[in-house]
Amino acid sequence: MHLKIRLKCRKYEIWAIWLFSFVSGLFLLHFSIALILINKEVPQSRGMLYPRESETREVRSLDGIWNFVRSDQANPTQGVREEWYSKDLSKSRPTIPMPVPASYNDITTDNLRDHVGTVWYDRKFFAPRSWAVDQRVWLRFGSVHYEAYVWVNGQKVVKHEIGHLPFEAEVTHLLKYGAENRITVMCDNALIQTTVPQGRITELPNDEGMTIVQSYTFDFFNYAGIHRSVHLYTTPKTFIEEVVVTTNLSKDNVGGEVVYSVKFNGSAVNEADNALYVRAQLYDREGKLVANGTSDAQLSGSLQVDNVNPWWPYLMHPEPGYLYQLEVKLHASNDELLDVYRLKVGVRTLSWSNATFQINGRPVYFRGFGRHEDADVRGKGLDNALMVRDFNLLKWIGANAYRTSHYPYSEESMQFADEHGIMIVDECPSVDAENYNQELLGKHKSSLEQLIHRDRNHPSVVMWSIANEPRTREMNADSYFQLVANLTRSLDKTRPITAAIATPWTDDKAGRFLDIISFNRYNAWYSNTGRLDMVTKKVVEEAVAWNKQYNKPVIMAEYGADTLEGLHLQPAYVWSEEFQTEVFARHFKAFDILRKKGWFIGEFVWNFADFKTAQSYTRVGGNKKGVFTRARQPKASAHLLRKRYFALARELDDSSFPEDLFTYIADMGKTENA
Ligand code: GCB
Repeated sequence: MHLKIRLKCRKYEIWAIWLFSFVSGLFLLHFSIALILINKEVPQSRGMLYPRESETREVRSLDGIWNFVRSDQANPTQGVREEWYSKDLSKSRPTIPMPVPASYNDITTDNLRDHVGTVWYDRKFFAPRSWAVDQRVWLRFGSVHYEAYVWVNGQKVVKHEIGHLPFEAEVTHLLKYGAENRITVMCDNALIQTTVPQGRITELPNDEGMTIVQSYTFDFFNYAGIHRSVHLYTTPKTFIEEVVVTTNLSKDNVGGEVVYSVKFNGSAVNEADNALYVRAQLYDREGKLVANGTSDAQLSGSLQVDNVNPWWPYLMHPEPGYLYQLEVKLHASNDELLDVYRLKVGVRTLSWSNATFQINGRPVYFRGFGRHEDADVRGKGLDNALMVRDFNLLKWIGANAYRTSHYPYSEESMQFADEHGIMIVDECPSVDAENYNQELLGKHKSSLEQLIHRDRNHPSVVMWSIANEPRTREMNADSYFQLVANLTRSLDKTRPITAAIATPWTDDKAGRFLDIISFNRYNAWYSNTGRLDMVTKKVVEEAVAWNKQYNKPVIMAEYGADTLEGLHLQPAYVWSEEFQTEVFARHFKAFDILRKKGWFIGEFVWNFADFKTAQSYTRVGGNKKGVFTRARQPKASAHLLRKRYFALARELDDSSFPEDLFTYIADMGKTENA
């Protein structure tokens, strides 16, 4: 059998052991790849509120050192067939210690880095006796890349495909209370033509015979493993399952409104009585109650806030990132308190036209970055130290936005962006999409559904990016992106849609389905390498062409140059710090010409920091287009960019310069009158 089909079958085979009939349905689907794309419903996510303690909920972290086994690459389903999940992994195979959360790739000194296929994790934990009474217990993963299968005490719990997104399952009936329990996870990193993102697996001869090789066209390392925190949390039997919040402002930004809608899970306390209700209370930063109310019978309602402090982006207001705390209390009709959940809320409005994007009625100009979740050793594993450092650097450099290129970032970083007033262009994991097919479409749509479900309440999220550099000249690209954009709009009408496009505007078939056009281009790098005299005019011409084509606001979502820190060459020469600085300056000139046209709304440098990629002769230890090194230290270009971003903030938002922005050079005649 052809390898790709075998792999496909393999993925199904694992699940087949659990659910044969369901799998056979999918199997048929695989062989009926049609050219005509059909709009099928996507599964709706449920629950998944970020785990938070309250008077009715407990949260336990399962982060730490887990036991780890890699499967034999040639025999990836062996562990499922031999039921490794039914006992401690160490009874089936020798285990090694593996940190969670972290990518497993760079932890060991052998070739685990390039492993293709399944790996296994397990660990033990205690479930306290107190959890046995009147509670439900949930097991939640922040993200496992790419496909995860989970067992508790040898019983199947949940399967999830697509990395970078949370998933959870109830484990109340599987736990042993007041005793030790075991959790087992199998994770598969294989990317094929129907995964999001896509990849290819081929079988190639090597010195020992044949070997499996994973390839992909996207430009970041396919890190894998349990990337974000694992939590156990409890809820009451009847609990708050969903909270959706939207906000409005009066024209003068003085009156605010918080509109909420709650879903519960469980049965009403008195059988005769289905009339649960919600008490909602809003507290300001100082903990003062500013609004409260009771929901209607559908558990929806709205709170009015006088003299509201709107949520503003960084440098657009002296007090950016203002958050209120919304306290949601679910009551039975006899007033018994059933559940309490609290979340942060920013009160702001978004609006857009064919020329501008506005927040709270004021036009926004984006000054930002494309980024990656990437670091030495931990790969894509959640790392609070790195996250806080990155936000310090974003603020130091005067950025007000970033795109979560090329996948959803951690929930913790989304909360941090809310607090610091950093605007997020929230991107789903579709990167370099091609060979459009029905199965890919289903997963792509599902990734957006899961992303919007997860991030819809964040004030920092101001735009959805439905793809990075899809091959939008391909035959099916228009119907494919129409369906993806329609789904996105149907799930959230409060935010505009974009995609970062690299196909030339002359051939693009997706832009007409977007609200904002973002384009990626590497003048003087991939085209006309080294020619600094061929940047400004080309950037202006291309942005103008995109705008003419679609009559929509335009953003340059990627530009930049690989730069080896410490390499200095004058006059500027590719890979040197001088070259990156000059490339930026030539772009700044183009952006200033474009800003005057009224529809150019933002500039995003590629990339915030250097990051790891697959091995290639164009990458020296990874992609070096960072303004910061992988260790998060500035290159020369960072100092230039900082001056530009603060100059823009002063010109457009009236903010002041940080004292250390300009280094003292000479008196310049200023002391005369001092
Ligand atoms: C792009 C991609 C990004 C790459 C970048 C580059 O267009 O969107 O993922 O890393 O170019 O440096 O080649």
